[in-house]
Amino acid sequence: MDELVDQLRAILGHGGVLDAAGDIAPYGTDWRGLFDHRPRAVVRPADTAGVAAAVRLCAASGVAIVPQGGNTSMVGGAVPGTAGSQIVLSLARMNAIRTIDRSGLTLEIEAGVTLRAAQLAAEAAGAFLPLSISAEGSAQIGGVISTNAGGNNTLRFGNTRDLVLGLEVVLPDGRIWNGLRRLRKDNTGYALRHLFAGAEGTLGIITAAVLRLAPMPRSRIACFCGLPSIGAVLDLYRRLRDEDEAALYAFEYISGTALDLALRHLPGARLPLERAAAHYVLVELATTRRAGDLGATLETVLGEALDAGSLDDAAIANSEAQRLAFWSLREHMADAQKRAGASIKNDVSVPVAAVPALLARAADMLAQHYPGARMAAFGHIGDGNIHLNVIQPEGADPARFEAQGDELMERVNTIIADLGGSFSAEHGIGLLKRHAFATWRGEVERDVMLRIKAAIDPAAIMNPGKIFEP
Ligand code: 2HG
Ligand code: ZN
Repeated sequence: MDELVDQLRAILGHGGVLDAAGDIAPYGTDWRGLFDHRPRAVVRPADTAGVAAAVRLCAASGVAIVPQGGNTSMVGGAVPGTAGSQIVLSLARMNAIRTIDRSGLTLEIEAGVTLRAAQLAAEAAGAFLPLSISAEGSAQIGGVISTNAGGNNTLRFGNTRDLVLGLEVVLPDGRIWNGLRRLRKDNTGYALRHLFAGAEGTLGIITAAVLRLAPMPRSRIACFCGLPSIGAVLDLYRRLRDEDEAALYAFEYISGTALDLALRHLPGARLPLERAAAHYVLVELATTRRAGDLGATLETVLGEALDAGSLDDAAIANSEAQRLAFWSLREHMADAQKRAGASIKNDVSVPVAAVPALLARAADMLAQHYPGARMAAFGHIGDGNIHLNVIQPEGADPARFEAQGDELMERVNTIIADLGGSFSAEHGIGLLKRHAFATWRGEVERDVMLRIKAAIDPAAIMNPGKIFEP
Protein backbone atom coordinates (compact mmCIF):
# COMPACT_ATOMS: atom_id res chain seq x y z
CA MET A 1 0.00 0.00 0.00
CA ASP A 2 2.72 2.48 0.95
CA GLU A 3 4.49 1.69 -2.30
CA LEU A 4 1.28 2.27 -4.28
CA VAL A 5 0.78 5.65 -2.59
CA ASP A 6 4.37 6.60 -3.53
CA GLN A 7 3.76 5.54 -7.14
CA LEU A 8 0.52 7.52 -7.27
CA ARG A 9 2.35 10.54 -5.94
CA ALA A 10 5.05 10.13 -8.56
CA ILE A 11 2.51 10.40 -11.38
CA LEU A 12 0.02 12.86 -9.88
CA GLY A 13 2.35 15.13 -7.92
CA HIS A 14 2.10 16.06 -4.26
CA GLY A 15 -1.13 18.04 -4.62
CA GLY A 16 -2.70 15.08 -6.45
CA VAL A 17 -2.50 12.66 -3.52
CA LEU A 18 -3.72 13.17 0.05
CA ASP A 19 -2.99 10.77 2.85
CA ALA A 20 -2.78 12.82 6.05
CA ALA A 21 -5.54 11.77 8.45
CA GLY A 22 -7.08 15.23 8.65
CA ASP A 23 -7.12 15.65 4.85
CA ILE A 24 -8.73 12.34 4.00
CA ALA A 25 -11.33 12.15 6.78
CA PRO A 26 -14.08 14.06 4.90
CA TYR A 27 -13.78 11.65 1.95
CA GLY A 28 -14.64 8.71 4.18
CA THR A 29 -17.89 10.07 5.61
CA ASP A 30 -21.12 10.43 3.67
CA TRP A 31 -23.49 13.41 3.81
CA ARG A 32 -25.93 11.60 6.06
CA GLY A 33 -23.21 10.51 8.46
CA LEU A 34 -24.21 6.84 8.16
CA PHE A 35 -20.77 5.54 7.13
CA ASP A 36 -17.29 6.45 8.26
CA HIS A 37 -14.56 4.40 6.59
CA ARG A 38 -11.28 6.20 6.06
CA PRO A 39 -9.68 5.57 2.68
CA ARG A 40 -5.98 4.70 2.59
CA ALA A 41 -5.43 7.77 0.42
CA VAL A 42 -7.31 10.17 -1.82
CA VAL A 43 -6.14 10.83 -5.38
CA ARG A 44 -7.23 13.92 -7.23
CA PRO A 45 -6.24 13.70 -10.90
CA ALA A 46 -6.57 16.84 -13.00
CA ASP A 47 -7.35 15.11 -16.31
CA THR A 48 -8.53 11.89 -17.92
CA ALA A 49 -4.99 10.68 -18.53
CA GLY A 50 -4.30 11.13 -14.81
CA VAL A 51 -7.41 9.11 -13.90
CA ALA A 52 -6.35 6.35 -16.29
CA ALA A 53 -2.80 6.27 -14.92
CA ALA A 54 -4.05 6.11 -11.33
CA VAL A 55 -6.49 3.31 -12.18
CA ARG A 56 -3.74 1.32 -13.93
CA LEU A 57 -1.54 1.54 -10.84
CA CYS A 58 -4.37 0.50 -8.50
CA ALA A 59 -5.32 -2.34 -10.86
CA ALA A 60 -1.74 -3.61 -10.93
CA SER A 61 -1.77 -3.77 -7.11
CA GLY A 62 -5.34 -5.11 -6.92
CA VAL A 63 -6.38 -2.15 -4.77
CA ALA A 64 -10.01 -1.01 -4.78
CA ILE A 65 -10.99 2.44 -6.06
CA VAL A 66 -13.98 4.46 -4.89
CA PRO A 67 -14.91 7.20 -7.36
CA GLN A 68 -16.20 10.30 -5.60
CA GLY A 69 -17.76 13.53 -6.86
CA GLY A 70 -19.58 15.93 -4.54
CA ASN A 71 -20.11 13.18 -1.94
CA THR A 72 -23.84 13.86 -1.71
CA SER A 73 -25.03 10.25 -2.07
CA MET A 74 -28.03 9.38 0.10
CA VAL A 75 -27.08 5.68 0.18
CA GLY A 76 -23.34 5.68 0.85
CA GLY A 77 -22.54 5.22 -2.83
CA ALA A 78 -19.39 7.35 -2.88
CA VAL A 79 -17.52 6.44 0.32
CA PRO A 80 -15.37 3.37 1.01
CA GLY A 81 -17.20 0.26 2.18
CA THR A 82 -14.31 -0.77 4.44
CA ALA A 83 -11.72 1.25 6.32
CA GLY A 84 -8.07 1.76 5.51
CA SER A 85 -7.67 -0.30 2.34
CA GLN A 86 -9.37 1.61 -0.48
CA ILE A 87 -8.33 4.58 -2.58
CA VAL A 88 -10.86 7.36 -3.11
CA LEU A 89 -10.53 8.91 -6.56
CA SER A 90 -11.96 12.41 -6.44
CA LEU A 91 -13.05 14.00 -9.71
CA ALA A 92 -13.23 17.49 -8.20
CA ARG A 93 -10.30 18.87 -10.16
CA MET A 94 -11.77 17.79 -13.50
CA ASN A 95 -14.15 20.72 -13.68
CA ALA A 96 -13.84 22.12 -17.19
CA ILE A 97 -16.80 23.07 -19.33
CA ARG A 98 -15.47 21.74 -22.63
CA THR A 99 -17.93 22.83 -25.31
CA ILE A 100 -21.47 24.08 -25.71
CA ASP A 101 -23.15 23.56 -29.05
CA ARG A 102 -25.95 26.10 -29.08
CA SER A 103 -27.51 24.94 -32.34
CA GLY A 104 -27.28 21.23 -31.56
CA LEU A 105 -28.21 21.94 -27.91
CA THR A 106 -25.46 19.87 -26.32
CA LEU A 107 -23.04 20.49 -23.48
CA GLU A 108 -19.74 18.64 -23.06
CA ILE A 109 -18.36 18.84 -19.52
CA GLU A 110 -15.96 17.07 -17.23
CA ALA A 111 -17.16 14.86 -14.40
CA GLY A 112 -16.19 17.24 -11.59
CA VAL A 113 -18.37 20.14 -12.75
CA THR A 114 -21.11 20.72 -10.19
CA LEU A 115 -24.64 20.43 -11.49
CA ARG A 116 -25.20 24.08 -10.57
CA ALA A 117 -22.15 25.18 -12.60
CA ALA A 118 -23.40 23.09 -15.54
CA GLN A 119 -26.83 24.75 -15.34
CA LEU A 120 -25.20 28.18 -15.31
CA ALA A 121 -22.93 27.34 -18.25
CA ALA A 122 -25.96 26.29 -20.28
CA GLU A 123 -27.80 29.43 -19.23
CA ALA A 124 -24.89 31.66 -20.24
CA ALA A 125 -25.15 30.16 -23.72
CA GLY A 126 -28.90 30.83 -23.79
CA ALA A 127 -29.91 27.20 -23.25
CA PHE A 128 -31.49 25.18 -20.44
CA LEU A 129 -30.15 22.09 -18.69
CA PRO A 130 -33.37 20.41 -17.57
CA LEU A 131 -31.93 18.65 -14.54
CA SER A 132 -32.42 19.92 -11.02
CA ILE A 133 -31.86 18.17 -7.68
CA SER A 134 -31.68 19.50 -4.14
CA ALA A 135 -27.93 18.79 -3.89
CA GLU A 136 -27.11 20.54 -7.18
CA GLY A 137 -24.78 23.08 -5.52
CA SER A 138 -22.35 20.32 -4.53
CA ALA A 139 -23.29 17.24 -6.58
CA GLN A 140 -20.94 16.72 -9.53
CA ILE A 141 -21.99 15.56 -12.98
CA GLY A 142 -20.03 12.30 -12.86
CA GLY A 143 -21.83 11.27 -9.67
CA VAL A 144 -25.18 12.56 -10.88
CA ILE A 145 -24.88 10.34 -13.98
CA SER A 146 -23.52 7.38 -12.02
CA THR A 147 -26.56 7.64 -9.74
CA ASN A 148 -28.91 8.33 -12.65
CA ALA A 149 -30.35 11.05 -10.43
CA GLY A 150 -33.96 12.10 -10.96
CA GLY A 151 -35.06 15.31 -9.30
CA ASN A 152 -37.59 17.99 -10.01
CA ASN A 153 -37.82 18.01 -13.81
CA THR A 154 -38.07 14.24 -14.38
CA LEU A 155 -41.79 14.36 -15.11
CA ARG A 156 -41.07 16.61 -18.10
CA PHE A 157 -37.53 15.70 -19.26
CA GLY A 158 -36.78 12.26 -17.83
CA ASN A 159 -34.04 11.06 -15.52
CA THR A 160 -30.36 11.89 -15.94
CA ARG A 161 -29.78 8.97 -18.31
CA ASP A 162 -32.30 10.46 -20.72
CA LEU A 163 -30.07 13.52 -21.03
CA VAL A 164 -26.81 11.63 -21.57
CA LEU A 165 -25.82 11.53 -25.24
CA GLY A 166 -22.20 10.56 -24.76
CA LEU A 167 -19.68 9.54 -22.11
CA GLU A 168 -15.98 9.23 -21.54
CA VAL A 169 -15.16 6.45 -19.09
CA VAL A 170 -11.96 5.07 -17.60
CA LEU A 171 -12.42 1.31 -17.38
CA PRO A 172 -11.19 -0.82 -14.46
CA ASP A 173 -8.10 -1.85 -16.45
CA GLY A 174 -7.16 1.78 -17.10
CA ARG A 175 -8.28 1.94 -20.74
CA ILE A 176 -10.16 5.07 -21.79
CA TRP A 177 -13.45 4.62 -23.64
CA ASN A 178 -14.13 7.76 -25.62
CA GLY A 179 -17.85 7.68 -26.27
CA LEU A 180 -18.27 11.45 -26.31
CA ARG A 181 -20.68 11.47 -29.21
CA ARG A 182 -23.35 14.11 -29.41
CA LEU A 183 -25.78 12.37 -31.68
CA ARG A 184 -29.52 12.13 -31.20
CA LYS A 185 -29.53 8.92 -33.18
CA ASP A 186 -26.84 6.27 -32.93
CA ASN A 187 -28.05 2.67 -33.10
CA THR A 188 -24.72 0.93 -33.21
CA GLY A 189 -24.87 -2.03 -30.89
CA TYR A 190 -25.29 -1.93 -27.13
CA ALA A 191 -25.87 1.53 -25.68
CA LEU A 192 -22.89 1.48 -23.32
CA ARG A 193 -23.62 4.94 -22.01
CA HIS A 194 -26.79 3.55 -20.45
CA LEU A 195 -24.79 0.84 -18.76
CA PHE A 196 -22.51 3.32 -17.03
CA ALA A 197 -25.36 5.70 -16.15
CA GLY A 198 -26.80 4.37 -12.91
CA ALA A 199 -23.95 1.87 -12.38
CA GLU A 200 -22.88 3.75 -9.23
CA GLY A 201 -19.23 3.66 -10.27
CA THR A 202 -19.07 -0.14 -10.18
CA LEU A 203 -18.10 -0.52 -13.84
CA GLY A 204 -15.72 2.36 -14.42
CA ILE A 205 -15.13 6.02 -13.75
CA ILE A 206 -17.06 8.58 -15.77
CA THR A 207 -14.64 11.40 -16.59
CA ALA A 208 -16.69 13.51 -19.02
CA ALA A 209 -20.13 13.60 -20.59
CA VAL A 210 -22.16 15.14 -23.37
CA LEU A 211 -25.57 16.22 -22.10
CA ARG A 212 -28.66 17.11 -24.05
CA LEU A 213 -29.93 20.64 -23.45
CA ALA A 214 -33.32 22.21 -24.06
CA PRO A 215 -34.30 25.66 -25.30
CA MET A 216 -34.40 28.25 -22.53
CA PRO A 217 -37.98 28.86 -21.37
CA ARG A 218 -39.18 32.37 -22.16
CA SER A 219 -41.40 32.45 -19.12
CA ARG A 220 -41.84 30.53 -15.89
CA ILE A 221 -44.36 30.68 -13.11
CA ALA A 222 -44.28 29.01 -9.72
CA CYS A 223 -47.16 28.43 -7.38
CA PHE A 224 -47.35 27.11 -3.82
CA CYS A 225 -50.61 25.34 -3.01
CA GLY A 226 -52.28 24.06 0.14
CA LEU A 227 -54.58 21.06 -0.34
CA PRO A 228 -56.99 19.12 1.87
CA SER A 229 -56.10 15.54 0.95
CA ILE A 230 -53.65 13.43 -1.00
CA GLY A 231 -56.47 12.67 -3.44
CA ALA A 232 -56.74 16.41 -4.05
CA VAL A 233 -52.99 16.57 -4.75
CA LEU A 234 -53.35 13.95 -7.47
CA ASP A 235 -56.48 15.66 -8.79
CA LEU A 236 -54.55 18.91 -9.22
CA TYR A 237 -51.68 17.04 -10.85
CA ARG A 238 -53.98 15.44 -13.42
CA ARG A 239 -55.71 18.72 -14.19
CA LEU A 240 -52.42 20.52 -14.84
CA ARG A 241 -50.99 17.66 -16.87
CA ASP A 242 -54.08 17.31 -19.01
CA GLU A 243 -54.27 21.09 -19.54
CA ASP A 244 -50.69 21.56 -20.73
CA GLU A 245 -48.30 18.66 -20.15
CA ALA A 246 -45.47 20.36 -22.02
CA ALA A 247 -45.57 23.32 -19.64
CA LEU A 248 -45.58 21.24 -16.45
CA TYR A 249 -41.89 21.38 -15.49
CA ALA A 250 -42.27 20.44 -11.82
CA PHE A 251 -44.94 19.17 -9.44
CA GLU A 252 -43.41 18.65 -6.02
CA TYR A 253 -45.25 17.30 -3.01
CA ILE A 254 -44.67 18.29 0.62
CA SER A 255 -46.73 16.71 3.41
CA GLY A 256 -47.92 18.87 6.29
CA THR A 257 -45.50 17.07 8.63
CA ALA A 258 -42.54 17.67 6.31
CA LEU A 259 -43.44 21.34 5.97
CA ASP A 260 -43.80 21.80 9.73
CA LEU A 261 -40.33 20.35 10.25
CA ALA A 262 -38.91 22.74 7.65
CA LEU A 263 -40.55 25.74 9.33
CA ARG A 264 -39.20 24.62 12.67
CA HIS A 265 -35.64 23.80 11.66
CA LEU A 266 -34.74 26.10 8.76
CA PRO A 267 -33.76 29.59 9.88
CA GLY A 268 -35.92 32.21 8.19
CA ALA A 269 -38.31 29.71 6.58
CA ARG A 270 -41.95 30.77 6.38
CA LEU A 271 -45.13 29.30 4.97
CA PRO A 272 -45.97 31.08 1.71
CA LEU A 273 -49.71 30.74 2.43
CA GLU A 274 -51.98 32.41 4.94
CA ARG A 275 -53.28 29.18 6.44
CA ALA A 276 -51.65 25.84 7.09
CA ALA A 277 -52.98 22.87 5.12
CA ALA A 278 -52.72 19.10 5.36
CA HIS A 279 -50.70 18.82 2.12
CA TYR A 280 -48.75 21.16 -0.13
CA VAL A 281 -47.42 21.20 -3.66
CA LEU A 282 -44.98 23.42 -5.47
CA VAL A 283 -45.92 23.71 -9.12
CA GLU A 284 -43.71 25.17 -11.80
CA LEU A 285 -44.98 25.88 -15.30
CA ALA A 286 -42.62 27.06 -18.02
CA THR A 287 -42.79 27.60 -21.74
CA THR A 288 -40.56 28.57 -24.62
CA ARG A 289 -43.58 29.95 -26.46
CA ARG A 290 -43.68 33.70 -26.99
CA ALA A 291 -47.42 33.90 -26.64
CA GLY A 292 -47.74 31.32 -23.88
CA ASP A 293 -49.82 32.82 -21.08
CA LEU A 294 -48.91 30.59 -18.18
CA GLY A 295 -50.69 32.80 -15.65
CA ALA A 296 -54.03 32.29 -17.41
CA THR A 297 -53.49 28.51 -17.66
CA LEU A 298 -52.63 28.29 -14.00
CA GLU A 299 -55.52 30.45 -12.86
CA THR A 300 -58.01 28.43 -14.91
CA VAL A 301 -56.83 25.14 -13.47
CA LEU A 302 -56.59 26.45 -9.91
CA GLY A 303 -60.08 27.91 -10.21
CA GLU A 304 -61.48 24.54 -11.32
CA ALA A 305 -59.66 22.72 -8.51
CA LEU A 306 -61.01 25.25 -5.99
CA ASP A 307 -64.56 24.72 -7.25
CA ALA A 308 -64.10 20.96 -7.06
CA GLY A 309 -62.98 21.23 -3.42
CA SER A 310 -59.47 20.03 -4.29
CA LEU A 311 -57.64 23.17 -3.30
CA ASP A 312 -57.54 25.19 -0.07
CA ASP A 313 -55.29 28.03 -1.01
CA ALA A 314 -52.60 29.01 -3.54
CA ALA A 315 -49.90 31.66 -3.81
CA ILE A 316 -48.44 32.51 -7.20
CA ALA A 317 -44.89 33.87 -7.01
CA ASN A 318 -45.01 37.53 -8.03
CA SER A 319 -41.26 37.95 -8.44
CA GLU A 320 -38.19 35.89 -9.26
CA ALA A 321 -37.13 36.26 -5.62
CA GLN A 322 -40.40 34.74 -4.47
CA ARG A 323 -40.16 31.90 -6.97
CA LEU A 324 -36.70 31.13 -5.60
CA ALA A 325 -37.98 31.33 -2.02
CA PHE A 326 -40.63 28.68 -2.81
CA TRP A 327 -37.90 26.48 -4.25
CA SER A 328 -35.56 27.09 -1.37
CA LEU A 329 -38.17 25.72 1.02
CA ARG A 330 -38.54 22.60 -1.11
CA GLU A 331 -34.83 22.08 -1.69
CA HIS A 332 -33.95 22.35 1.99
CA MET A 333 -36.26 19.52 3.07
CA ALA A 334 -33.33 17.14 3.49
CA ASP A 335 -31.42 19.70 5.62
CA ALA A 336 -34.47 20.34 7.79
CA GLN A 337 -34.97 16.63 8.39
CA LYS A 338 -31.32 16.14 9.21
CA ARG A 339 -31.67 18.74 11.94
CA ALA A 340 -34.85 17.12 13.28
CA GLY A 341 -32.93 14.03 14.44
CA ALA A 342 -32.30 10.53 13.15
CA SER A 343 -34.24 9.73 10.03
CA ILE A 344 -34.83 6.57 8.08
CA LYS A 345 -35.18 7.43 4.43
CA ASN A 346 -37.31 5.46 2.02
CA ASP A 347 -36.80 6.75 -1.51
CA VAL A 348 -39.62 4.79 -3.08
CA SER A 349 -41.83 4.89 -6.14
CA VAL A 350 -45.21 3.45 -7.05
CA PRO A 351 -47.57 4.03 -9.97
CA VAL A 352 -48.92 7.56 -9.40
CA ALA A 353 -52.45 6.37 -8.71
CA ALA A 354 -51.15 4.18 -5.86
CA VAL A 355 -49.59 7.05 -3.90
CA PRO A 356 -52.63 7.54 -1.61
CA ALA A 357 -52.63 3.81 -0.75
CA LEU A 358 -48.88 3.94 -0.09
CA LEU A 359 -49.16 6.86 2.31
CA ALA A 360 -52.18 5.43 4.12
CA ARG A 361 -50.66 1.97 4.55
CA ALA A 362 -47.30 3.38 5.63
CA ALA A 363 -48.99 5.61 8.23
CA ASP A 364 -50.88 2.59 9.66
CA MET A 365 -47.73 0.49 9.76
CA LEU A 366 -45.77 3.24 11.55
CA ALA A 367 -48.53 3.84 14.10
CA GLN A 368 -48.58 0.14 14.87
CA HIS A 369 -44.84 -0.56 15.08
CA TYR A 370 -43.09 2.78 15.71
CA PRO A 371 -45.39 4.92 17.85
CA GLY A 372 -44.32 8.56 17.92
CA ALA A 373 -42.20 8.29 14.77
CA ARG A 374 -43.01 11.10 12.35
CA MET A 375 -43.72 10.35 8.68
CA ALA A 376 -42.30 13.36 6.85
CA ALA A 377 -43.17 12.46 3.26
CA PHE A 378 -42.34 14.70 0.32
CA GLY A 379 -41.02 14.36 -3.19
CA HIS A 380 -41.59 14.08 -6.88
CA ILE A 381 -45.18 12.93 -6.78
CA GLY A 382 -45.72 13.41 -10.52
CA ASP A 383 -43.27 10.52 -10.99
CA GLY A 384 -44.86 8.53 -8.17
CA ASN A 385 -41.56 9.05 -6.29
CA ILE A 386 -42.11 9.76 -2.62
CA HIS A 387 -39.36 10.34 -0.07
CA LEU A 388 -41.19 8.45 2.63
CA ASN A 389 -38.86 9.57 5.39
CA VAL A 390 -39.47 8.61 8.96
CA ILE A 391 -38.09 10.88 11.66
CA GLN A 392 -37.41 9.65 15.18
CA PRO A 393 -39.99 10.32 17.89
CA GLU A 394 -39.36 13.62 19.60
CA GLY A 395 -36.84 13.20 22.42
CA ALA A 396 -36.05 9.55 21.57
CA ASP A 397 -32.51 8.20 21.43
CA PRO A 398 -31.29 8.67 17.82
CA ALA A 399 -29.04 5.60 17.84
CA ARG A 400 -31.81 3.33 19.09
CA PHE A 401 -34.15 4.65 16.41
CA GLU A 402 -31.52 4.25 13.69
CA ALA A 403 -30.92 0.67 14.75
CA GLN A 404 -34.46 -0.10 13.60
CA GLY A 405 -33.64 1.18 10.10
CA ASP A 406 -33.37 -2.10 8.20
CA GLU A 407 -36.49 -3.51 9.77
CA LEU A 408 -38.50 -0.34 9.12
CA MET A 409 -37.29 -0.13 5.51
CA GLU A 410 -38.25 -3.78 5.05
CA ARG A 411 -41.76 -3.05 6.30
CA VAL A 412 -42.05 -0.15 3.85
CA ASN A 413 -40.68 -2.37 1.08
CA THR A 414 -43.36 -4.97 1.72
CA ILE A 415 -46.00 -2.32 1.05
CA ILE A 416 -44.07 -1.09 -1.98
CA ALA A 417 -43.78 -4.57 -3.47
CA ASP A 418 -47.49 -5.08 -2.99
CA LEU A 419 -48.24 -1.85 -4.88
CA GLY A 420 -45.91 -2.73 -7.78
CA GLY A 421 -43.32 -0.10 -6.87
CA SER A 422 -39.57 0.24 -6.38
CA PHE A 423 -37.59 0.38 -3.13
CA SER A 424 -35.11 2.81 -4.66
CA ALA A 425 -36.59 5.34 -7.04
CA GLU A 426 -33.75 7.78 -7.60
CA HIS A 427 -31.01 7.55 -4.95
CA GLY A 428 -29.62 4.15 -5.96
CA ILE A 429 -28.47 1.22 -3.82
CA GLY A 430 -24.97 2.11 -2.57
CA LEU A 431 -23.97 0.45 0.68
CA LEU A 432 -27.25 1.17 2.38
CA LYS A 433 -29.71 -0.91 0.40
CA ARG A 434 -27.56 -3.72 -0.97
CA HIS A 435 -29.08 -6.28 1.39
CA ALA A 436 -32.54 -5.46 0.08
CA PHE A 437 -31.29 -5.55 -3.51
CA ALA A 438 -30.56 -9.27 -3.22
CA THR A 439 -34.17 -10.16 -2.50
CA TRP A 440 -35.72 -7.41 -4.58
CA ARG A 441 -34.34 -8.37 -7.96
CA GLY A 442 -35.14 -11.83 -9.29
CA GLU A 443 -32.56 -14.53 -9.90
CA VAL A 444 -32.29 -13.87 -13.64
CA GLU A 445 -31.90 -10.11 -13.35
CA ARG A 446 -29.27 -10.38 -10.64
CA ASP A 447 -27.36 -13.04 -12.53
CA VAL A 448 -27.21 -10.89 -15.68
CA MET A 449 -26.02 -7.89 -13.66
CA LEU A 450 -23.33 -9.91 -11.88
CA ARG A 451 -22.08 -11.27 -15.21
CA ILE A 452 -21.84 -7.76 -16.62
CA LYS A 453 -19.93 -6.68 -13.52
CA ALA A 454 -17.56 -9.65 -13.80
CA ALA A 455 -16.98 -9.07 -17.52
CA ILE A 456 -16.05 -5.40 -17.16
CA ASP A 457 -14.40 -5.51 -13.73
CA PRO A 458 -13.11 -9.08 -13.27
CA ALA A 459 -10.81 -8.15 -10.38
CA ALA A 460 -13.70 -6.35 -8.62
CA ILE A 461 -11.69 -3.23 -7.87
CA MET A 462 -14.26 -0.65 -8.98
CA ASN A 463 -16.34 0.67 -6.06
CA PRO A 464 -16.64 -2.78 -4.46
CA GLY A 465 -19.45 -3.45 -2.02
CA LYS A 466 -21.84 -1.05 -3.77
CA ILE A 467 -25.11 -2.43 -5.19
CA PHE A 468 -24.02 -6.06 -4.61
CA GLU A 469 -23.06 -7.46 -1.23
CA PRO A 470 -19.41 -8.51 -1.27
C1 2HG B 1 -34.83 15.60 -2.65
O1 2HG B 1 -35.75 15.31 -3.40
C2 2HG B 1 -33.68 14.67 -2.51
O2 2HG B 1 -34.80 16.67 -2.02
C3 2HG B 1 -33.42 14.27 -1.06
O3 2HG B 1 -33.85 13.55 -3.31
C4 2HG B 1 -34.46 13.40 -0.50
O4 2HG B 1 -33.77 13.80 1.75
C5 2HG B 1 -34.34 13.05 0.97
O5 2HG B 1 -34.85 11.99 1.35
ZN1 ZN C 1 -35.62 13.60 -4.52
